Amino acid sequence: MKISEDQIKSLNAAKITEHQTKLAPLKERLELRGFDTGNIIRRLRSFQVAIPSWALGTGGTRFGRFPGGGEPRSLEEKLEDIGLLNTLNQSSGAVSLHIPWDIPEDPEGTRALADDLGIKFDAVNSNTFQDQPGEKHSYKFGSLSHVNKDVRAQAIAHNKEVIDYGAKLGSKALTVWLADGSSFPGQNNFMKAFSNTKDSLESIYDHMPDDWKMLIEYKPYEPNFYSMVIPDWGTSHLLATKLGQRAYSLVDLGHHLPNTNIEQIVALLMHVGKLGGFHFNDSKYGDDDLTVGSLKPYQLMLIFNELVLGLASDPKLEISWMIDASHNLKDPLEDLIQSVEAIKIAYAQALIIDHKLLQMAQESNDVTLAQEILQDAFRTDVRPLLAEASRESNGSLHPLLTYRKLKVREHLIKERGNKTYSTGL
Ligand SMILES: [Mn+2]
Repeated sequence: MKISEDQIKSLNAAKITEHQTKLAPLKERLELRGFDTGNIIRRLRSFQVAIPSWALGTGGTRFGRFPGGGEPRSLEEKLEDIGLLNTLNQSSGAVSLHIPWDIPEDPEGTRALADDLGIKFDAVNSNTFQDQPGEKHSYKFGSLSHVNKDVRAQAIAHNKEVIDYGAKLGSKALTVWLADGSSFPGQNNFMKAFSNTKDSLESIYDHMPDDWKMLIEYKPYEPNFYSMVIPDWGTSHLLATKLGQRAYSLVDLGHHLPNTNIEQIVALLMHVGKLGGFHFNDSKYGDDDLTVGSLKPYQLMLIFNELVLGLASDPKLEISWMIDASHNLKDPLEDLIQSVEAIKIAYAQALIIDHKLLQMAQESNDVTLAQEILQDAFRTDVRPLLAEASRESNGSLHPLLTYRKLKVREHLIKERGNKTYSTGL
């Protein structure tokens, strides 16, 4: 299925008066306060977040999975779905591939299809947390940190293969998330596990083309419940520092213990030039992988506040943005539309924080004023700015409404059937 520009234009036309009625007073209010709304809209238009190839199908838990209909059956159909999403919101022009769930058997063909759909290849993801058919060694007791060097060698070779696939597609980064760790005290020697991991990552790092980055993800628990080899940003940063200039930390919002101050971590990693990637999701308890912004939109804005400050002080800062969520109940495409919108709302809110005034409040210890400034931005309905950014880029004023009006899922079910099964979680 393809959505045409004309279909979007005609649906936008029906809503344009309502849109302008909302946009005009917001622009006026912001401009009176000295904001350049044209610049905010331009920045929203240029913001692109990558969609992971495993997010187009219905996710599940270890208890079960309840697939929906019309799921993409191949990498090509996954790219088509991302194309549909990007046509609607003009902010999802990148894909993050997971190997081996989505191996590009025909890299040239895959690249041509992505070009045609206006999709770029962001970071590629390796997988040494599952055993694959035909592999000699098992990752049951770890991969890059394993006590047996043959298992480590297999995991290293896999990561190098992922880099080679990515290079053929135009990716420029490898994301490494390690499930390695231990579930019981005494199971692992912490120092040896760290040292093996560092050596393994060094070998992978050396295999990367010169213009590539390595993004090191961390997670405090799960699947291991006593210790993880890379449990926190400190360990990730330590490894990134030891590896070299092209190694960075990657922050996944769900990979923190409850109540961790993620915005502070983001600020510090940017301060030392080591923030390389970002995985968006939301959670109440742990790595819940819920829709971005569904539970903690204020935290998301506070994170974007730090990002906006970091980008202002280092315009060359390049961060790989990706949604990393699992859609167990919702239509995956609807969930992704909501996630991208939540990210852009937080970004737009951060762009209307009066940073000069905030700095004055901070320097005069005016705690009350500082809170007022942040919450004023958070309580501003910035959605008309998002709608305008999308419209100016030929996207939909209301991506979710348009998706439903055009009956996209019904069309996909007709094309692909009701009982399709997507590779992934
Ligand atoms: Mn992640």
